[in-house]
Amino acid sequence: MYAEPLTAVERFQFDESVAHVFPDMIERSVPGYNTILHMIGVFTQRFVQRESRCYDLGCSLGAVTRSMRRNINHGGCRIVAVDNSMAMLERCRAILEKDDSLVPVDMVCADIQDVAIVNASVVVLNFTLQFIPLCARSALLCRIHEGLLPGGVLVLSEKIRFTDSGQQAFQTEMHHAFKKSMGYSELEISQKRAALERVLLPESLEEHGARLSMAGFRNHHTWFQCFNFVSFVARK
Ligand code: GEK
Repeated sequence: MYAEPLTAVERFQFDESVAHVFPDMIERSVPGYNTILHMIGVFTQRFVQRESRCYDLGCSLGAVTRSMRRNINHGGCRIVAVDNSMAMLERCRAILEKDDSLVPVDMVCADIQDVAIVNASVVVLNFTLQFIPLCARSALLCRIHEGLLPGGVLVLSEKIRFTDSGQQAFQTEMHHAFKKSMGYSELEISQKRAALERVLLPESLEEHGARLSMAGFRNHHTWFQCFNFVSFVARK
């Protein structure tokens, strides 16, 4: 999408052109993406509760949903997969139709800020909170905490920023080196970065930690980090 020079780089949107290249784009942009998906399955197997719901918030093409689906061994569970991009959801539906799991999936085209979270054992925000306005993030995490059953978990994966400028520069440089190693050119990297500016708003480890505590989670752990990409698990 960003291989040719653009006269004006437009604000990044999850439209049909992004949905079309999405699996390739995320795998080549997020170090450890496939490991994180695999471990979301491991978290699901460990924390899913009988007759509960699992939420995939910002589901894109349903990679998290598929990982959760393969790991739900209790009866009476369903997955709620939410995205506000119709282009993503249409492709997601086609992919899930080919999946032979019997766990039902409710696909919802909505803003995750408007979706009720109820009777939840596992909630996943895999690289989605970073697209929510900063001022709305606490309210969303409080609602997720409220909707979780005792013992339930939130898996939160995010691109982060570092407060130390030396570390910020080093981790950013290494992320770019990773993208180059995955075949992206300097031009693609810089045009995508320009498109994401003011759309993807990263926060620090400390800001995420403080928000998880404030939302009421009894503990949280950073279980994955590669350069400026992390994943937390927070328990109710
Ligand atoms: C994966 N989890 O493959 N409401 C609903 N959806 C939203 C909102 C919102 N307010 N804002 C953004 N999205 C996926 C990857 S991608 C991450 C998630 C990335 C959706 C948006 O349409 C997109 O599908 C997804 O969140 C973010 O594990 O592209 O960096």
